[in-house]
Amino acid sequence: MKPHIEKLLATAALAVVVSLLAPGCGQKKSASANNAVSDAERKDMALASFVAPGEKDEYYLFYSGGHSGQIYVAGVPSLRHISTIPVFTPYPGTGYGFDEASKKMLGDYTWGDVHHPALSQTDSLYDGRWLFCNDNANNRVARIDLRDFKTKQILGPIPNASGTHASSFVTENTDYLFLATRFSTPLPRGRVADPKDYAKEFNGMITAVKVDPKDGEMSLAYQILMPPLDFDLCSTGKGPSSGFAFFTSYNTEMAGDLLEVNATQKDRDLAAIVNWKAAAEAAAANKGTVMNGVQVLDPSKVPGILYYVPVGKSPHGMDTDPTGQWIVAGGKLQPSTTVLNIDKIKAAIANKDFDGEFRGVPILNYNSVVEGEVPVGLGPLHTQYDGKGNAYTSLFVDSNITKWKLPPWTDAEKKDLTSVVLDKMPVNFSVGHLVVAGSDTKKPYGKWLVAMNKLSKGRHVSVGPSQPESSQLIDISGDKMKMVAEAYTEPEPHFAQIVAVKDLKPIEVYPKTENKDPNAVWDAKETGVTREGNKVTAKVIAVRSRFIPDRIDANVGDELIVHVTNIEQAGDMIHGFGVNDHNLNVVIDPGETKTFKVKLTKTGVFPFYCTNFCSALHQEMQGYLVVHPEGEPVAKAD
Ligand SMILES: [Cu+2]
Repeated sequence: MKPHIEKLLATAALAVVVSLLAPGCGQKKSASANNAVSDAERKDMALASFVAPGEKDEYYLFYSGGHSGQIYVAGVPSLRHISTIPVFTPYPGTGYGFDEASKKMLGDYTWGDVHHPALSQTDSLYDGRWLFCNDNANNRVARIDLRDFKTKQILGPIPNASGTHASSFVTENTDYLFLATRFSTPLPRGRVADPKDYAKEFNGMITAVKVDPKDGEMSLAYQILMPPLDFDLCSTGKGPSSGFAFFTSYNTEMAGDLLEVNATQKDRDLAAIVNWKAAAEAAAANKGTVMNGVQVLDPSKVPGILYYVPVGKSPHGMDTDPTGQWIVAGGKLQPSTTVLNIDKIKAAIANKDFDGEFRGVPILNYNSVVEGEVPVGLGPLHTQYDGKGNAYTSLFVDSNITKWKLPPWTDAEKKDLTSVVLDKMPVNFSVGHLVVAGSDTKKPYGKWLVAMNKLSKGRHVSVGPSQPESSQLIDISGDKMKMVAEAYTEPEPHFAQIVAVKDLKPIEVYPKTENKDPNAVWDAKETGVTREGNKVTAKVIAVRSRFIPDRIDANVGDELIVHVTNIEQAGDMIHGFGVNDHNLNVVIDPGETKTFKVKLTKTGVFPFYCTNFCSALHQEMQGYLVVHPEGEPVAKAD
């Protein structure tokens, strides 16, 4: 990494010098480190990204929040942060992780590492139902319901898998989503082996998770036992590549230590091509062995489910184009992307056009399946598509986005693939992922590209050493890319999805008729506090601007269970329930019932109050939890 950083610093310093030396001519000095922005350009940029007060964005941008464990929602083109969806980390802003249902989902974990959000698809188009995302740290995957933008399920920890980085990626009709491991361990997990014996004793895993088409409920389908390669990213097929999933990996060397050196020795690494339909059939026919309750297929014993293909050194992204014909791997340690042709892959499989094998699995002949290596620049990571035959690759080392033309190429172009490189746009700095609106569908919206840069060095007012990440909005509607806007986000976006606002239909209140919580109360007469042994149950209504009842009495040592129903049916009438000195805050949306439990360990009178501003008399919306000494008779609540 060090040489990268040094190069980056040098590039940044040079860019600053260049911008300082740029001619004045009445122009304001550049806000960008790369180029001066004239007043005319400044106006163009502002008009392109400006969303006036009262107007709305055209697209949602769902960012992964990396090790913050959350998903962030921003608008495009404004890049304004709109909302945070808590997924793997408690979030008092929405009371997530405080009520019983969300606490149960989180289990004992208080963080996750969200890398790749994936919108559900039907017929290779976003269907607006769910957003899935992975937790690389704790081997989990979550489902967010886009009807209410809430996390509804966390599946995992997935057995036999460590560091599910290459996830979540859905198949063309969301039958499955795939997770592949970045880390390998001795299996079954819990077994100890020496990392010196890494190649022999360690294994990775590809996991297929089944998604129920009715309600999105995820369950483990099957796994494929993999050699100890570090699987990085995945892309699923569509059209001609329907039924396949493609995974990049690094560490073909199978090094168990000092990966910086030992995992970068070979000129090419192996990408895995999974025929997931064949694998599903093999699993259904019990052709694997059961490990920790999951059917695990050994691809050396089940031919036809897995193939390898060599791609550019230390690849990162793996992206299928909107037609399903071209699959592009970004080899971050070589200056080109590798373009695979699915027709040639299928022919090579049919003709057994193999170049040896790796652990009993055929390696497809490189020259037979590769359409070309496009010289995009240094450090290609990810590729996205606009649906008009163009690809956009992020260059980590060069800190730019390269636009290039997808095949089919003319003979002249094939002879010199520099001719298919159409444009380059510098970004600031070290772009990792990028996203084009709708890129992974068969009909991208195009128009906008967001570059998710890894280092924001000096792009914003100083906020001390803990700096945000930088994201830049680029207009890709013309021949040349145009930089339009820049914004910042919490750590740390890895990937994102952009979907048109018109394609989602979120609700604004939970309809009363849909509230099936047996502890919901809608009438003041049904509220109250009851005791059963040491268990005290309160059924409470929250409504502008009071709690009914506004007094709860119990004794120290009791377990207090509170069910709060927000009986509002008006949008944005959200109430909170924060209990003084009890580390407790739930937030209840209109029409929702939430339950929290607390063991009462200290006597006293503890105010509770509405934490989410709700009306002019919000400040008056409060009550008391009276915790009496043990054995003292308890007053009856009003
Ligand atoms: Cu309130």
